[in-house]
Amino acid sequence: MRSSGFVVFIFWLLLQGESFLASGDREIYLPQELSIEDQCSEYCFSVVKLFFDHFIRSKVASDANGDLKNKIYLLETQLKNKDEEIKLKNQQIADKDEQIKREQFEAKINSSEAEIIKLNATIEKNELKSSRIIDLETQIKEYQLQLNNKTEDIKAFTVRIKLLETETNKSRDELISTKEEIEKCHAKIKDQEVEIKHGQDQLAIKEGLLKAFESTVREKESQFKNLTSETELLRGKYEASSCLPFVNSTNVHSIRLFDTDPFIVHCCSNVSGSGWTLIQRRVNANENFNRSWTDYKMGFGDLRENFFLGLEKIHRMTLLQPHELYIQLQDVNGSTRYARYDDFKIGSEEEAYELISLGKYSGTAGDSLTKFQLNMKFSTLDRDNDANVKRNCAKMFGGGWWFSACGRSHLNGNYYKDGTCEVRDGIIWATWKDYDFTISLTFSQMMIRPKTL
Ligand SMILES: [Ca+2]
Repeated sequence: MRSSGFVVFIFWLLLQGESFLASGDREIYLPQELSIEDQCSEYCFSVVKLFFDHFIRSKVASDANGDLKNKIYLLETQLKNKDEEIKLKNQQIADKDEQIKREQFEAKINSSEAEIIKLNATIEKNELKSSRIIDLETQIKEYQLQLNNKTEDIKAFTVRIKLLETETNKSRDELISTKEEIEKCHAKIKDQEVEIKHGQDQLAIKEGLLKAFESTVREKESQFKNLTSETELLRGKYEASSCLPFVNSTNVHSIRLFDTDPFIVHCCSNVSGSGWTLIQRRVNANENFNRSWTDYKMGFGDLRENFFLGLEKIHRMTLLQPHELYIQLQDVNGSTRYARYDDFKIGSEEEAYELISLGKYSGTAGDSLTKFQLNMKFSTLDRDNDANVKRNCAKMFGGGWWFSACGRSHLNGNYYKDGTCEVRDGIIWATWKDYDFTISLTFSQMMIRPKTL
């Protein structure tokens, strides 16, 4: 550094000296194409030249050194960059390692968890097996208990079997004895069979005689029937078969149908003309109308008060000729109404006294028969012929009637003096009372009359 400073100082002196020469009185001309050596040959000493040489060499060396330094600096910079890259790569490698380790660790954890789940499943299975084993042991104990009981039973049965064997042996002896007696009986039976055969032969002869006798009897019966029919025909001409002959009478009379004994009827001629035969009447609660099939078939009650004439008589009366039906009704307030039908007929007992025909309706009470009671069979508490598939209407409401399921009328229901009943169980004629089935009538009479026109 000191020599460099010195060189600079010398160079400065030279420059000052050049300026000094130029600024003096004498103008020195220095041609531009002269080299330093030429210039120096004029005013420099050989020593100074040495310094110049040294300075030039130093400068060259210094320039070379500067280049080197620049190269070194570039290399150092590159080296630093490479170091940075290496550090970055190392960091990345370290991160990757870390990641790989973490993934391996997670894989191990997952694997361990799977193992734990498997172990837990195995443990649960073993626990179930243990539970099952305990159950089985309990069952085995129960079976052993049952086995012991059965063994006891078997012992008891063995004793019982021995007793039965003893009894069987005794029975066998008795059986042998009985068999011997049976054989004796067989022998007796054979003897009796011979006797029976003889009796049968005799019987056959007697049966032949009997058949001949029966044939004679039938012949006589036929003759008797013919005579009876002729007698009936003759009697019919002179005996009343309805109330028609009792003109204007309202009283009881005897009538007789073609094939019946005479019987008493109540004739009515003060309601709607002459000659009606009463077949039903309700005036008070003195008679029980909740009766059996047989009672309704044969009839019951008092002809002068409450009664039902009987289905069999009504059937026979309406069988041979057309009849009118007249129904007279009265409520608790004293109001009266009527319903009239021009072709009334009921079937036989085999037909359950079905209401076969009513004909045309007329009247003031409304028609409470045609729509629901026509073509219905008669039902009583002990004979359910109605159209109600679940119940017996007669049993529900009392009395007998041509119930459907169960219909709009029922004149044989219970008698309620105050005119009010439980729904449907009184004397009902719904069309008159606007279908109020709690109104029970306090009077009714049904009467029939042969049609004369
Ligand atoms: Ca029924």
